[in-house]
Amino acid sequence: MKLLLLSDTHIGFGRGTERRDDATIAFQEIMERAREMEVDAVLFAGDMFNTSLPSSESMISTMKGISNLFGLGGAKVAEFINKSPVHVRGAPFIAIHGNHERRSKGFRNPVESMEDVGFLVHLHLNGVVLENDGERVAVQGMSFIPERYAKSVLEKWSPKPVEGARNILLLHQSIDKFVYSPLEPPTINISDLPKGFDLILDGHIHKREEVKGTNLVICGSTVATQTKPEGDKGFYILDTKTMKMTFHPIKNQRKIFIYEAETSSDVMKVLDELSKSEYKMKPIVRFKLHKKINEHEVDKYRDRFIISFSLTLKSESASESESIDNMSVEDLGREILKKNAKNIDTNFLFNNILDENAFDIIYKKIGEEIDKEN
Ligand SMILES: [Mn+2]
Repeated sequence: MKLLLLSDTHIGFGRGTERRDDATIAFQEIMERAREMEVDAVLFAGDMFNTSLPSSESMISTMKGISNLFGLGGAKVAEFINKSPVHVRGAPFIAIHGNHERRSKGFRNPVESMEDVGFLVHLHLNGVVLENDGERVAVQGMSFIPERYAKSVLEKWSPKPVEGARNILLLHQSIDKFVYSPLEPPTINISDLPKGFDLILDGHIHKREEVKGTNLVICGSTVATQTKPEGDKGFYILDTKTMKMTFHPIKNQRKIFIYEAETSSDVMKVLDELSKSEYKMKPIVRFKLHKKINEHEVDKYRDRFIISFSLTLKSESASESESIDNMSVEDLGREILKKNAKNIDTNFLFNNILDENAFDIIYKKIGEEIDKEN
């Protein structure tokens, strides 16, 4: 079988910004290529949507993307393992949900809603067996579990490979040493992963990685969401006969450049240099500064680049030597927090507040605290 593997499309990412359509454009491209390549099924490792209550635009563009599979013969779902059968149109789209889609008990999350309307098969502690031309591929999945419970839930579920089939496991977790957020340290180690699977496909971590000497592959996101470099975005095609995987980069993706700069003239120099090349999509240029510069100086470049700045202090002593007059609002806030909240990890907090996912990271954390209390 020819399977398309992907994760972390984060449909709805960048809402209200210049990048609002990036996630959708990437997803549409991938699903059109799925149709052209006549894949037998798509396996999705979580975080389809950027939030647990996506806009109707996000829901509709996702349905439109998945509908590319409806005309394809593809594999058939021959068996449902610990799951009530659902109707499947065309080539199956098999998905787990991620941390971004989690909702409280009693509510349907958006990936489950997509199953309710017949667009995909949602997995959580269960699976399906796909069949095509006598070949069988079992796909089992565990949707996102808060990290501190993940190891025990996985152990309790303890999925077993299906005999006479290729076996694939979908996860959406941090797996030591691949960590999404230091706020939620992993409990699962590579050695804890269930045995006997031909491939374990993990979402959650946005930088893709084929973990050497293991059957673990981290798919990576299809859109850049973090301030650190994440590498090329795309999807995998898996040939289940040979278990060979090939990575296919997305054509419609923005180039991302990350620089450290001291002065505004450093910044200009970089932008002048980058201006010499042509780009298919407006590139993202991120500057890490040690002190604040006048950001309006780069305004003339903003029609060519999506420019952002973040402040990284060189050392504590450097920040202390700055007078309050010279400090940015961010620096000042950092200093006040340091002084007043000794038991809060201010470095972590500020590293994440500068992250574009800040809201989601903090929101999820609060959600989990509430879940814990209930
Ligand atoms: Mn994600």
